[in-house]
Amino acid sequence: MQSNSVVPAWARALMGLVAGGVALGIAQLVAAFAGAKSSPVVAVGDAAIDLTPAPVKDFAIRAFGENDKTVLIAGVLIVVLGGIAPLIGTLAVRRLAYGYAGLAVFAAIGLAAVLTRPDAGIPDVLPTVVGVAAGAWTLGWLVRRATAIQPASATQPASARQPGSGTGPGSATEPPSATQPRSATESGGAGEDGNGGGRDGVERPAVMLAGADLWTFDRRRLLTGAAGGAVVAIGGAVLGQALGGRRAVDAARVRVALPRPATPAKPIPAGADFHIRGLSPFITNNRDFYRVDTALVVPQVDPDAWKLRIHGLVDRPVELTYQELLGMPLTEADVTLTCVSNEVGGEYVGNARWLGVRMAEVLRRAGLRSGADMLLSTSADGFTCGTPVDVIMDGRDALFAIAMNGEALPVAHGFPVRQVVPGLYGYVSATKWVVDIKVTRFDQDEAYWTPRGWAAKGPIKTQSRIDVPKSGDSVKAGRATIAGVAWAQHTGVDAVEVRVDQGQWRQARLAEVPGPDTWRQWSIDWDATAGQHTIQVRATDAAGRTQTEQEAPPAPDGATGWHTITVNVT
Ligand SMILES: Nc1nc2c(c(=O)[nH]1)N[C@H]1C(S)=C(S)[C@@H](COP(=O)(O)O)O[C@H]1N2
Ligand SMILES: [Mo]
Repeated sequence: MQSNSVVPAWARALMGLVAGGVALGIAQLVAAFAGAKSSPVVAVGDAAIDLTPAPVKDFAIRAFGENDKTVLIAGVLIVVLGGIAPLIGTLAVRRLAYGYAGLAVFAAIGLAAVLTRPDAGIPDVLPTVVGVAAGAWTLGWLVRRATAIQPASATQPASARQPGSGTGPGSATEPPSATQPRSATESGGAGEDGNGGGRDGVERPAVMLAGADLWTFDRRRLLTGAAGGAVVAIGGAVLGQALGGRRAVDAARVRVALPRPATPAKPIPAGADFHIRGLSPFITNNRDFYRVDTALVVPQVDPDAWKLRIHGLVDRPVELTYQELLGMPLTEADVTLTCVSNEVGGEYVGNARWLGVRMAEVLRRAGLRSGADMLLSTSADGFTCGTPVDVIMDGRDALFAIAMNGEALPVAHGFPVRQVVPGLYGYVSATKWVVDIKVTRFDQDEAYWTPRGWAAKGPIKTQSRIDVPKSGDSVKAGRATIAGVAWAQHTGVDAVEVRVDQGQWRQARLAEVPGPDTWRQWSIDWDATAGQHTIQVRATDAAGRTQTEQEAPPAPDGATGWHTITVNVT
């Protein structure tokens, strides 16, 4: 058989490439779903590392540094797809069984690599097996789709095909040696390749008498099939990578053993929570905690690879690993986080118990230079925050936090490390997935939100919110409870007043708090009379400043005004 003389080299390479790509893409996807420790690509890469002589390894680490893994994976892909795939394509066109045999060798290498990993188990075999099966199916499909063979004894010309003899994956079941010829005309329409375009305007396939058989090759059908295969290959790889990364980071997060704090939080007073139905609990569950960030896809940061770099206006740049951070004295603190974009009465506020290293401690290690007034922190996904240095250094519990409410930070809330600074809105202080701190000056650097119309500095404005009843609720006439939360982080709430229908302000009862950095529950009784009523609340901080009535939108530096609700008493 001389079919390779009809099917050009590039086409054979493409078939092998797409089949190999589908095999790897599907393997990656299955690896993510099956919870396999690694995909065959990574396993082959690891095996390659083991088999590489030490001097070459050292060279690679020096030459590629942190990117050595990436380079290695790219190398595996280039060798596999660039070298082996064209061979498989060529074999497959010669005889499909040869192509399958080629893929089997490919599978054997992958399985050998996977199974010789120290912690290999049965689930680790699945990605390679399923991936290679998908690759084999793709290979057969592409070969059948793009080529046809007709014994020289057949009387029909190649272009006179049987209608409906298989145009898609579902119907292509015959091997390429089937006597039913298929050709470009099946896919309909004239292509740009002009293969023997006839008088009737119908595209003709390339036809060649090869040995005793008549072979046809259809470039158009190959290209459309290959494009479909490429979508599957890339889609599988990207999705598998994303899911696999998530799994790996989730697993790493679960493994984190939280050290005990050197400085535990003050105990939460028994009277911190009124336990009123509908009132925000003193501590917000991680599950219920609001989330605000610019990340379309939550960054998956491997704690073992994580580093925090502190540089800029410092005497000694510092680099900390996660383990080093966990080894430093830890402080535990209850702090209420608030978003600058929270509307009056809004939901972007929550209170949690954080565990972390004091930022001031880390900065003292680095040695702040005079003139430095801003910490420009950067997250793994490139978000930046500008935090005033004096706030960090003034003794408050500004933390590089590793835990939230007794567990390692949830991934969406910044795992492995985020900042928490009592008294500052999140957009200027609470960098999640933080990886870099540049000590700098406000007149030299700008953080993410500043050129987007938000103030460079964002101290939290004193606010209060009515949680019960909710605006628009129907309330039964008689004794009712009005309750909510108020916050003035790092100053503390000293008073909350409530008024109904613009009447006299009345003092609400205040819950206890462990310190000035958390919100404070309040409640007040109300003799509700039938009709429509307006309820308003205002807080006064520990410095004696009462919330302004003046309404302002969130931009540029936080909303103001009194939370006002309307209820219907019946
Ligand atoms: N990396 C990163 N960190 C970020 C943000 C962000 O967009 N990216 N948003 C900030 C803002 S505006 C707020 S209010 C807090 C919210 O933290 P949370 O999602 O844990 O509640 O995170 C801050 N940290
Ligand atoms: Mo925010």
